[in-house]
Amino acid sequence: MSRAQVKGQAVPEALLGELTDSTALRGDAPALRARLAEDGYLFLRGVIDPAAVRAGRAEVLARLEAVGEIAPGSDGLFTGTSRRRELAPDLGAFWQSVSEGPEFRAVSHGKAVAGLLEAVADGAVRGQDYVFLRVGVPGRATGLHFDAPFFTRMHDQVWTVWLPLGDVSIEQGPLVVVENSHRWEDAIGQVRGFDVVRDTTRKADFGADAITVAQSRGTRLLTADFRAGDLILFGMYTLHGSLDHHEPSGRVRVSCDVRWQSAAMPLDPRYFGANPGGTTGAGYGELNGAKPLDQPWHVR
Ligand SMILES: O=C(O)CCC(=O)C(=O)O
Repeated sequence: MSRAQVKGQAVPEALLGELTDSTALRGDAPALRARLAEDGYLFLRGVIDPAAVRAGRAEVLARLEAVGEIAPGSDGLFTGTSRRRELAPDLGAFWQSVSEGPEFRAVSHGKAVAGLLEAVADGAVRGQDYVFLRVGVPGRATGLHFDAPFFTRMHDQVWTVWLPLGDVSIEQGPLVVVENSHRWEDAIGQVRGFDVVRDTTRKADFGADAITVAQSRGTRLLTADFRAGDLILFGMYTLHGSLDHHEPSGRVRVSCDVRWQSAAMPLDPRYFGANPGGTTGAGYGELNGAKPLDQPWHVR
């Protein structure tokens, strides 16, 4: 039985592959850039101190314990209920405060991640202030999409960094990359210049589920058992999403995704500053993370 699941279906073993581990290239900036161009992503283990990651995780979970979503002292067991609306009626403000916790930010924007991005960008970098912190209960998943429609309004020299806050096994629905999708000029041509806010006639979601896409394109879905401290980085034209979280323990999957760019390139004001509006301008309230844990996610 495959450990990976998409929309309730087991991913056939032939469609599943391991992300290439580029940890050994960490001190070699040209080699990292070459690997990123070749594979469309960089997966590195142990970039961040696992103790710092655990502290960031604990900070986030403590906030959710306080609104009755996580069982106290359980390290992430969903209670099945939520008092978030009652105790923190401004859901956007609540989520912004969770997303700006100092222990969490020390992980998401700390020296370890910034140093890696400097190697990739070959110079000084900026990480977006607006972050996508995600706490997923079993049953949650993110559909396949490219990130370009969200983050390339100013330019497309932008990288996404996805990292787990704690271990995220394949059963808990980690990030999945569609192998070689960064070379699909037909699909990339569709999203080049597509702005999900300005063109409301289209959706950023790729439309088909990951198993169907891998089968029809003759490719594989690449993932890993992520551990605290690992990360994956990819560009705006790499198709990705998540596997289903179908682990029976009920432990939540905690992760964040943050975009980075060269400090010399123009900044998209939606994502930078003290009170960033985010993709649509609605602030943190528009994120899946801002929803009480007993509510379903929107597609992305
Ligand atoms: O964590 C997820 O479920 C999806 C993350 C994602 O789509 C991203 O990092 O761009």
